[in-house]
Amino acid sequence: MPDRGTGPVLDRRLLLQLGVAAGALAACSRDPSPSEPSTTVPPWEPPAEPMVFPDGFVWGAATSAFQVEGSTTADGRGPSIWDTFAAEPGRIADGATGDPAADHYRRWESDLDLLVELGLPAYRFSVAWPRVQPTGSGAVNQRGVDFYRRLVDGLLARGIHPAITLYHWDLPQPLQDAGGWAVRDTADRFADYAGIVFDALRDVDATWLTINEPKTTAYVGYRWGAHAPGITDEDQAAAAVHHQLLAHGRAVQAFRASGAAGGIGIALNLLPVYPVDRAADAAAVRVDAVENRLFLDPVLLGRYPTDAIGTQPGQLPADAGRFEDLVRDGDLEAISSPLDLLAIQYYGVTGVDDAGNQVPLYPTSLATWQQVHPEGLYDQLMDLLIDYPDAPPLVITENGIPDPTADGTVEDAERLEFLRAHLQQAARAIGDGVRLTGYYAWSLLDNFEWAEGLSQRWGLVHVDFETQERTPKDSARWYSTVVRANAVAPS
Ligand code: IFM
Repeated sequence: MPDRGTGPVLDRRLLLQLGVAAGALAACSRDPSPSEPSTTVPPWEPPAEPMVFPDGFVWGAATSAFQVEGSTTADGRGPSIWDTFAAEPGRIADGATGDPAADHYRRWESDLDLLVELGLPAYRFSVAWPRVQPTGSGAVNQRGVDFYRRLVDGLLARGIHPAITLYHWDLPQPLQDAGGWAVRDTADRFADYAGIVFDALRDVDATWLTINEPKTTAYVGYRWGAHAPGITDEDQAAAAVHHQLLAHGRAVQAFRASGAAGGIGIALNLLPVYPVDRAADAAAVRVDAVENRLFLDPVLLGRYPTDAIGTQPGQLPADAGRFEDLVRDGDLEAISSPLDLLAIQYYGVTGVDDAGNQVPLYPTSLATWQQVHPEGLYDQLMDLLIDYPDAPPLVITENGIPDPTADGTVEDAERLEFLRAHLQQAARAIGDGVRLTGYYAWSLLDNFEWAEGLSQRWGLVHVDFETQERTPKDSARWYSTVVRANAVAPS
């Protein structure tokens, strides 16, 4: 068990139940003790010397297909739910669509050269399902497969490790027409698709990720309707949780059966939850279940938490009985298939009030959902170590911040300091026993930021969307020095 200072080691649930309120947490580093829950200790300070990462630590940057590729009708690609959604008036803040985005489908070679220029040893990208299977089932579109083969070969030729996400939200539209993630069949279709990609790239020693952020798809896509497919139905959201996790499990089974090289995991966006006061403790436990344990427990422990779904403050207000009925014999065994890594995506934290509402405790970025709190990353990593001691090694597959304005800049001091502070917390957690083996900044390029269109720029590299010219920002140059040194300096 890690040493958290003088107090006993507690897991998040117990912490929350003990009523360690956010006021204390916000003001001090988390070293709670049941007898002295409000003890304040000074905020953690980085050491004066650079914090060195372990040998072999994997450094990279990430993108996803729909956000960067463009060319949405090229070479036999079928329509995805995001093509449909973006075409609907009012869905995307600035009216942008996925074409041309960052035109990566045509500029991939020079983008890989950019990775070399920045000295990044790894690149995370996603495969667009509608390029590989234009209708989501049946016939394979070889031209789509060939694109990813060229991309992977291009990476390998440059000595760059591929981290390949199979699903980053671009569901083939015909599968949505048949019910999308709210229906079980989509999980089977995904397993078939995954098998096609494993077979095509079976020789590649890649890091494979099954599903990117199933939580975002379920809640933002099916509960709040702000993402594709634009549904507002809690029961469908709950069903989308289970069917995506089942799809993940089936894909892991297909991966093992294929004999493909490399390792496999799932990319979960996790959210440390802090009650704003003692009255909010119980609601915060439930929000933790909805945000984190509803995904971590089935994947790592083979069971769903009992407190995530229901009508109490903070719960996902779906029908718990209907959800249970979706879970068939063998599902949880598949979902908890052993993994080679757990990919986590960290953007910030949330406060919770007694009504279960998520409320601000920390400053937000231009993305108003993002409460920036680097120490939350340390808390999250330590919580995983404590709550899931048998979890596989961790990789941070996304972490980043948008530029403060839609115009963008190459002088991105905020991003540089954000990355520095988070890398320090990552190094701190490694020092305290967390098995963290890699880090991918989000994102390599400014790109199509979903419902925000091109108005939120998350890239290390500025993209002029008129000319498609790429210009590394200050943070990209700084990140290069971190990667080359395998260490993060205090300032
Ligand atoms: O751009 C997204 C990404 O696609 C998934 N994780 C969060 C990022 C920032 O919103």
